[in-house]
Amino acid sequence: MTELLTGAQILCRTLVDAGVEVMFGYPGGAIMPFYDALHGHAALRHILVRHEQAAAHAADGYARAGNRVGVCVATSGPGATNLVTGLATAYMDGSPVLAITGQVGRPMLGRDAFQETDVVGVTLPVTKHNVLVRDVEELADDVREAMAIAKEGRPGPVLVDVPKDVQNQKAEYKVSGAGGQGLGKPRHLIPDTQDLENAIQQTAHLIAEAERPLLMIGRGVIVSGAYAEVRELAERTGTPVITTLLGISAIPQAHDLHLGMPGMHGEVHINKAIQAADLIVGIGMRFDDRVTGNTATFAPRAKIVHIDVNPAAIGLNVRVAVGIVGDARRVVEQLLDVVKPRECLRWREEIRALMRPPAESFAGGLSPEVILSALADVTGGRCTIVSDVGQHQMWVAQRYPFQRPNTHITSGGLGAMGFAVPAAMGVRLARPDEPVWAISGDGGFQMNMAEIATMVQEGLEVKLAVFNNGYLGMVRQWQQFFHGGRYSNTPILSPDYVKLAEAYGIPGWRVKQAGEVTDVLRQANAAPGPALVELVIEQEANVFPMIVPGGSLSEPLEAAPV
Ligand SMILES: Cc1ncc(C[n+]2csc(CCOP(=O)(O)OP(=O)(O)O)c2C)c(N)n1
Repeated sequence: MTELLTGAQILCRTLVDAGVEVMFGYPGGAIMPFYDALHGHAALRHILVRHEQAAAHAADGYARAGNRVGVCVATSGPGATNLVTGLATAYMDGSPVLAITGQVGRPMLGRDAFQETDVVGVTLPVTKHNVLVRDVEELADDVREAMAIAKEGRPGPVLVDVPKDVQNQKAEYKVSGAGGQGLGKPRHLIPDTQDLENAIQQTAHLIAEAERPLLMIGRGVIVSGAYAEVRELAERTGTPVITTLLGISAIPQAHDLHLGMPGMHGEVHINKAIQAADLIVGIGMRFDDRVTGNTATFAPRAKIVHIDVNPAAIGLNVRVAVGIVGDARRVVEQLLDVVKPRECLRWREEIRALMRPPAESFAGGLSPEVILSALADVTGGRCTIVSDVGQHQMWVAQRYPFQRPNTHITSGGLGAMGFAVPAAMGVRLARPDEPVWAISGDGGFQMNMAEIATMVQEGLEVKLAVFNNGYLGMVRQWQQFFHGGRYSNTPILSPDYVKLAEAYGIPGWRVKQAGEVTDVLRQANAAPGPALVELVIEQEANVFPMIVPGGSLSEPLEAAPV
């Protein structure tokens, strides 16, 4: 006799069979059958967050750090809508997240039932794929298909909305149904092999001929694990490497050929190199406006080769001479078969001559430079940093000496404040053996600081650093530069963070002097369990250099405009 399972049990079995071990979520009426099936389910660990946004960010952090699908769960209506920011974040940064949402029972659909929201409609633009499960017979395949789509091509979030009565319906569990056939096949256009060979040959030729070539690498290199191949390409051709915000840590910061981050807060010599380059090979990145500034003036002398797994990204923002659709690792491997060794010594010398000591955000005191170099000493570069959004995010990107692949995680595309604290929980679960630091500003930290309770309840050892400048710093900086210094609604009060830590039962420190920072960071790093360090920095410190929004990379601001 075949065993019949409820939809909720089928959901659990499907997740376990797909290799899911951890999920982040929050229960409620329409998802109760699933939570009931989860009760005592040894193979599935559920982390109860304090807000569904945190569940989505934590699943995203888990996905990015663990290179696997991260799962979040919410009830219908407000639970599901609270996931939206996290899904949009994962969508913009190409992170494979599966959201499972409860929905009102099928007979109630469309009747404005209690906690009914058309979540498939709401999340349509921020998911790669979403589906309302119509029948329990389709449930397992709907989940499998969604997970396959989340991973294929450019990864991204997917959502499966499960009506409550479907969770209660009974059916036979089939290990892999008809709908499972052929899953995982990329749906995007695969270029003709002949075209690909031509494009590879053309690119190799352009690299051989260029006098001022640059590699510009993004998160696609991290997703495809193309570290060794990209490094080999750079070393064999002597080509300097620029890492976008999301590409940071794809090559060691200190590598001889690594220049740093381009764009709005890129160092002056990096942006000047872009403006002087005659060839830019973009790999696994998308020429986002924070990278290009005004596209009309971006890299005016350069031919652009764009390699990306997402065909829609090619030619979207900049004109390309050669576009190659494909996985970064595979394409670079093919390039390595044909590129000729060279050194580019004159070009590298030219860039070196443009270099100046990095701009100080402010002199003396507890500066971001002092903090980040202390953190580098304390962690020996062996930690993952999850940064939030704002000035501190740029300081981390500019200053921390990332050595190992995929150790810098941040919300780049959406720029979602509140990301760091919950995402760091997911990172820690994916990397239980290494220190994980969440670095936030006093604004973003206050958005999701309730997750400290989750960390304590679940024993998640996340170290929290709060850069406290008493302002929504990045917005204040724009107000100072471009809005006549009118600080409209950017001064922000904080609680006493040391007392807050105490209230949650974790150690907390407040650091005001540069001389104290190393010792405190060392203690926090060594403390068992979560720990919080408040770093009181200069209130009006600015991030330099800066390209005026929509401005040209050729015109950096290196001091506040008068
Ligand atoms: C959810 C969200 N709301 C608003 C913004 C706009 N924003 C970008 S940076 C910033 C200020 C961040 O302040 P804080 O967290 O204190 O960090 P700081 O810039 O001071 O380092 C704001 C409000 C955003 N990116 N995300």
